[in-house]
Amino acid sequence: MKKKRILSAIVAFATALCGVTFFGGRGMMPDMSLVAGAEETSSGGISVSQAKVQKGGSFSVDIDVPANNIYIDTIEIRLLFDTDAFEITAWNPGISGAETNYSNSGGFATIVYATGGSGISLKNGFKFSAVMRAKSDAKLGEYDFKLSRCIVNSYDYNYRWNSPTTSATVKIINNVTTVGGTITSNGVPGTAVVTLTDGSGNASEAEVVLTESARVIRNDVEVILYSGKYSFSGVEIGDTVTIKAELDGCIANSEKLVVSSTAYTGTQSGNAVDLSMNKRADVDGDGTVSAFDATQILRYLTGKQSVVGDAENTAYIILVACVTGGDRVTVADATQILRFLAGKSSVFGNVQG
Ligand SMILES: [Ca+2]
Repeated sequence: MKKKRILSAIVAFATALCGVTFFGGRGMMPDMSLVAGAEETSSGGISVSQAKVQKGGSFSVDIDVPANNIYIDTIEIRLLFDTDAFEITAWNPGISGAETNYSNSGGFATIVYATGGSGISLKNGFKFSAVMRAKSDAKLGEYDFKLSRCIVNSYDYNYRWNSPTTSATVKIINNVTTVGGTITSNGVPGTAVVTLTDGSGNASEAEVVLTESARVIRNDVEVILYSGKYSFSGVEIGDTVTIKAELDGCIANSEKLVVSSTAYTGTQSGNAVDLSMNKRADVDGDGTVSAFDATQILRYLTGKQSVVGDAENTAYIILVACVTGGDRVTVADATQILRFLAGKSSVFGNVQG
């Protein structure tokens, strides 16, 4: 009974204080940041400066306490990390007088600050940063940094900050290298778009201007080859990536590559993916669509020697041959080309280019 009476008295006193502070007859709206029990949970929190890091690489784990027009009395932060994978190289909480500590064997970093009532302004907020290094012998994979303790409040608890996030993830990846190659079109100038998609589905794009690089004779027809080089840096060694080239007027081509440690330099074959592109139906790559292309499709379908089956990249040339759509070449593809060349109605007339 005695305990309950004391509690009632405190509630009554606090109510009286609120009445005086907020509704003291000045006709002003109360400052909401000073309302008893106010909590900030909508901003700030724990984050990492980058989602991926190579072995031996550095990054920071940041804890942002958002700005507020108030004085706070207590800060207690405890950050946990995996000692098999990381070590702290700098921990700079940035508050003079604060008690800070970290341990690379214990896997923690802490800050404790208590003013005992005099308070410290939160008007600029605080950013506590731990500079971390991924160990050279760390296992590849994802790791969480955890905010296991996070207390930020004013002396009277009228203000408390609760971090909206309590963990942040970093992925330790293999070292990275450069992948590149040459894009060539058979008879079509322009700017190709090359896309590299990594094993996780993340895509990077590069534009390659194709300029005349050679003139060759194919089946008695001279074709101008247009080409240009591309390269992508920061590609993870060991990953399986897909390189895709697209160019207006040509059928897109793509190829997979298991990335080795040999960086592409523009001249050698290591980590190089060269892609060639043809106009639709131009199966022999002479830059024009002729009866020769149609007969090569028919020869391929009847099992005779054909540039379609002999092509270095038959799967791509079959795509080029599929003028009626899909990815399986049929007699209709050849006949639609021949109809088009004879001036008759043909689906090729609609899909050409
Ligand atoms: Ca041709």
